[in-house]
Amino acid sequence: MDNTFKKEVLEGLTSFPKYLSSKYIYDKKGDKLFQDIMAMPEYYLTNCEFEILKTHKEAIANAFNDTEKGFDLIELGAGDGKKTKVLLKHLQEKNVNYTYKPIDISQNAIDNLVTALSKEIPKIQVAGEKGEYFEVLERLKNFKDRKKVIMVLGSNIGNLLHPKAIDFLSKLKDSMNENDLLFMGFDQKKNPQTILDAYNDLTGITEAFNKNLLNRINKELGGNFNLDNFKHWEVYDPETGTAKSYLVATKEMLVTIDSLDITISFDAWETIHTEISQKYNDKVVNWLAKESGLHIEKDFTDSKGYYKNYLFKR
Ligand code: AVI
Repeated sequence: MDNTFKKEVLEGLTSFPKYLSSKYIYDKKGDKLFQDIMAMPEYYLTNCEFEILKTHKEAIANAFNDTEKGFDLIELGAGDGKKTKVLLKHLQEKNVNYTYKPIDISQNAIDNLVTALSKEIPKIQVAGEKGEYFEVLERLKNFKDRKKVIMVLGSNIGNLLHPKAIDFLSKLKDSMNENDLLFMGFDQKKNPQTILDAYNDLTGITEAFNKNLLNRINKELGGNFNLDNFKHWEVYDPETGTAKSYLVATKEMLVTIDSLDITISFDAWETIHTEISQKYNDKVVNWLAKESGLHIEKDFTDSKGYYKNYLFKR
């Protein structure tokens, strides 16, 4: 049993107001639901980033490949590599000297990706690294003879509050040498309705994704949450650019969690805050970069200006 999960569930559900961390949504079922979210028409983020990589692949590849020695392209959280493949294929066609290094905590995920890539792009040089992001980056930091390009797609940084995002960027900066690059996706502020629709689909996929937190507590910690007694609720504040997800109790109830030896009481309409999905603009990204010891070199956007990928240097 993962003790951090236990500890954080206890902390979050005994606080006022109640909260749970979205990082615990992702077990096998949560991963699958996130794949389904990425395929929904309302969840524009995936298509926008895909469009950016497709449209600007030449310029992105040129920015990566400005040294004779070639570079290592290190991707944190590669998933099935669907978006990355556009770039990898282009680099291959241009005979660029690079090695693709996807990093994941799961050896299985890496093996699957490496096998798929070797079939689709036969001459690709790929070397997956198993481990926690920062443990692997620490290891790679010592390879000073080759340029590193660190890539984080999917606006994953948006799930962190600004101080945590600065921590994350600062750690990435610490693992970079002078000529290394960081290539990262940031979902942008836009019509608030478009954002709400992306996190509140009528088919209920996002609701099931959010409720997977309760599902995991039931399965792994012996909880007895009745998922039907909770409603997925999304709010977006256009001033701060923060989208927030909640699970709202639709009636007064008691929930027991055996392995924590507790009973939690819910008032009717009481909330559990589960996730933030931050939206950005250039000013905020500039500020985050500055606070982390980085600066923006270039940025690339889609035709609607919904999403941006920034290239940072230290
Ligand atoms: C993984 N992360 C960037 C997604 C997001 O957009 O915040 C997770 C997600 N939550 C609801 N839909 C998608």
